[in-house]
Amino acid sequence: MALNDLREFIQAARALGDVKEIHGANWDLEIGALVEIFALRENHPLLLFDQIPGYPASYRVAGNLINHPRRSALAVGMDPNISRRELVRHWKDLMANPRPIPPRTVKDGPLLENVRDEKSLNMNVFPTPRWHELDGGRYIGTACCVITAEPDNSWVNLGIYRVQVHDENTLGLHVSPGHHARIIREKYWEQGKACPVAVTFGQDPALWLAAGISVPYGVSEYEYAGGLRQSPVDVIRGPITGLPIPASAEIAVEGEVPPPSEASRVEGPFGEWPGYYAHGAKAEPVIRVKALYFRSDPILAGAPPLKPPISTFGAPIGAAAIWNYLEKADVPDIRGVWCHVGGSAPGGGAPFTVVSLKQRYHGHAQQAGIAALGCRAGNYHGRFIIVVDEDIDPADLGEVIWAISTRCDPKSAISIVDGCWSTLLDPVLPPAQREAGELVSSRAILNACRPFAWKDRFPPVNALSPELRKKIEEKWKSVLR
Ligand SMILES: Cc1cc2nc3c(=O)[nH]c(=O)nc-3n(C[C@H](O)[C@H](O)[C@H](O)COP(=O)(O)O)c2cc1C
Ligand SMILES: [Mn+2]
Repeated sequence: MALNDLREFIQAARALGDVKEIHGANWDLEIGALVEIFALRENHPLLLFDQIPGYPASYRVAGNLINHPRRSALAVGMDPNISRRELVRHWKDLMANPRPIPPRTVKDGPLLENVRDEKSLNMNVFPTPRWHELDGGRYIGTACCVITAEPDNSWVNLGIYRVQVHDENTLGLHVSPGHHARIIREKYWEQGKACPVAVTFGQDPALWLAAGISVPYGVSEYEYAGGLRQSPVDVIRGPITGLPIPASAEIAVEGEVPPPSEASRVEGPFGEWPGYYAHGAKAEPVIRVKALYFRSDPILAGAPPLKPPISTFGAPIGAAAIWNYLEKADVPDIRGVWCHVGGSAPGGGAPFTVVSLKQRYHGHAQQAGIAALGCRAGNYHGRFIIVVDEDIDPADLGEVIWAISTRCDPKSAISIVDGCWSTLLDPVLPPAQREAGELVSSRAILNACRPFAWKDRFPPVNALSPELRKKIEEKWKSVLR
C-alpha cells in the first residue's frame, strides 16, 4: 500500500525499528554532524530531531531518510530486506516499464493547517540546519521538491534543487545548467515575467525520489511518482500560483523567481555530493516568498549531500538507469552495473561506474564502455567506466580492483575520451578553465575483462570452486559454524 506522506513513511520505518529520536541537538552544525556520523554506520536509522534549542519543542527535523537500502526500498513499496544489488536490478526493470499515474486534485489537506500570507510569513520560524562547517548559510531545501510549470501549463516539473534561507521572505535557489526548472524559468524571463514556483520541504519520500530522478523534459515527476507508488499523489492547487502542491506536505511555500536582472543574491558555498565545495559562492536567482503553509508540529526533511561513498537514495539508482540504457542500446549479456561514487540518481553524476558482462564477441566490452559513457546517466560528471567479466561483482570494490590490477593492461586497455559534459561541481576542473566556463573534462574506459582474443588461455583463478566449497561446507559444518 502506498505511503501518503512523510509521517506515514516515518511510521512504517518505526515499525521496522528503524527510527531514532534525538532531543535537543542544535540547528547550527550539531544536527548535520549527527546525520553524517550515523550515515557512516552500516545499519543506520532514520533520525528524528526535536526540542531543538530556540524553536518550539515539537518543530522537528528528519535526516537519513532513504540513504539506507532498507528505507529506500520501503519508500517505493519494495521488500525492505532486499539486497542493494537486487534493489538496483528492480529499478532497472521499473525504468524499462514506467506506468505514469497523474496526480489527483483535492480541495484541502493537512498542509493548510497553518497558513501565512505575504505580510505574516517568516522563513526563520523553522529550525533550519547549517549542515556542514564551511556552508555559507542555512539550507531549508535539501530534501525538497521545487515545483514549476511551463508557461503554457502543458506540464509540471519537480526537481530537487538546493534552497538557502536568505531572510524572512527571500530564499536562494540553485539550479544547475540543463535542469528543467532552469529551462522553464528562462522561458518566463524571456517574456519579462517572474517564474511562479512552489517548494515543499518534507513530503512522501517516493515523490522526493522522483524529483531527484532525471525523467525526460515534458514528463511530470508527479506522474512518475504516481507510477512508483501505484497510486496518484494528492495535490491542492496553490492559491497564489495555481501550481499543484502535495496536500500532505509538511512545509511549503509559494512565490516567484524574478529575472536575475531584477534580483539575485550570493548563494553558497554548500558542501556538494562529490565531497567538496567546488562551486563556491556565486550570485544566484532568488525566490520571493508570497505564502507559507505548514502542518502543525512540522517535520522539516533534510538530506545534505554527504561525501562519498554515502549514497543519497541508499543504492545507486543511476546505475539502474545506465543498465536500462545498455539494454536499450542492444548491448547483450549485461550482468550488473554499479556506481561507487555518486550515481545516486540518473543524470546526477557518476564518476566511477562498473559494468559487468559476459563477453560474447570481439569489442563487446568496449561497446559496453562506450554506451555506458554515452548515455545521460553515465556521461554527466563522469570519470571512469570500468568493464569487468561476469565473475566480478561490480558492487564489490575489492573484486573490481583485483580485476583492474590483473586483467587490464594500461597501454592497450585504457581509452581516453576528451571534451565530455562536466559541471562547476567537478573539483578537478583547472581554475582557468572553470573561470572561462569550459565545463568539459576527460573520461577513461578501462577494459578490465580478460582479453577476448585469448580469454580461454587466460590463467585459471586461484580460488575455491563453488562445487568444492559446497562439499567442504557440508562435510565440515560443525567446524564452520
Ligand atoms: C539531495 C539532492 C540535492 C540536489 N541538489 C541539486 C541542486 O542544488 N541543483 C541542481 O540543479 N540539482 C540538484 N540535484 C539534482 C537534481 O535534483 C536531479 O538532477 C533532477 O533529476 C533534476 O530534475 P529535472 O531533470 O526535472 O531538472 C540534487 C539531487 C539530490 C538527490
Ligand atoms: Mn524534470
